[in-house]
Amino acid sequence: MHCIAVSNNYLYSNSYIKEIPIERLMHRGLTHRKQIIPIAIVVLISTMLLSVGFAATVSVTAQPGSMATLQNIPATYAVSIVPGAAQRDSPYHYFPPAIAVPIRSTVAWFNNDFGQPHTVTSGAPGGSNVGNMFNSGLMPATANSFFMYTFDRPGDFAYHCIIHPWRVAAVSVSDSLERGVNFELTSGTGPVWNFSKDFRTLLNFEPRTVPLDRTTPLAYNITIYKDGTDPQNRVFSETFVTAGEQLPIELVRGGNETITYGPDFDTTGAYHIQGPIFSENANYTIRSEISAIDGRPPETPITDEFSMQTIA
Ligand SMILES: [Cu+2]
Repeated sequence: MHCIAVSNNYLYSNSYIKEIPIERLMHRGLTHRKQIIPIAIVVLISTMLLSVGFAATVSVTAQPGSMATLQNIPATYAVSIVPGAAQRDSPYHYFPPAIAVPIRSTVAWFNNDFGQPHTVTSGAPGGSNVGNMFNSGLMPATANSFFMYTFDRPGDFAYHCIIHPWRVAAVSVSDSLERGVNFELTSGTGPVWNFSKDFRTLLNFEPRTVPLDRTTPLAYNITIYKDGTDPQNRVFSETFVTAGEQLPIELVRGGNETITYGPDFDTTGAYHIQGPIFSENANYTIRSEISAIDGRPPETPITDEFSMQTIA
């Protein structure tokens, strides 16, 4: 236990924090820098992925919320039980401490606090319904210790750690669905993202006209416009490649620069776009396009635009 504390002190040392914003640090379990992926690199890697068909681990990011080896698990989103979580002065126990996800999202919690068992237990501490919805039991503090739960109904769900009950976190689940011609968009907040309630929201783009076989590489172009769709209103554009999967992307407020990181697992799970582009009281247009299927452009454009309003 003492060793763990020493190790945490190192991880939380000022120099480390200065280099890596704590928000970015936590989500990845403190092991690796989340990587900013310039478009050129994404295109390059997309090309590599498309040409090798995912034969190798070409992921440019580290694993999510886990200090263990990269892996794919059938989950959408990773939450980390951070190193030092057992300590009362730890800035977080779970990170992110509050998320907003679409219904049917599967959240995976990783115990990255090596040497310390923790739990992921539904309900508020001392409540009558503790553990009724989900309960991980003791999560051993060993590599790749994780617990998964799929949220199949909307609502705001608190959970906590039985061993450290002073830390409560929450998952907000929305059944919002918008149906475009080519995509269905589900999200954690619906078309209005209220910053006073949610710091982040997970969007999920599911193609309606392209079958998902979990193998064929699909390149998604995601472009975000703010307060208008003229070229000068474009605030974000990037390509994401999945292995025949839908595309979950989380929008996160904050930071001085817009960064992209993910996916949460080796080649699957949520990507994240974080930045100052998400400002108070704005109207966003999010364009999703499948620009390549197995490396080839589709015969007809596969694209939809969705609106999102942010309010403070
Ligand atoms: Cu705990």
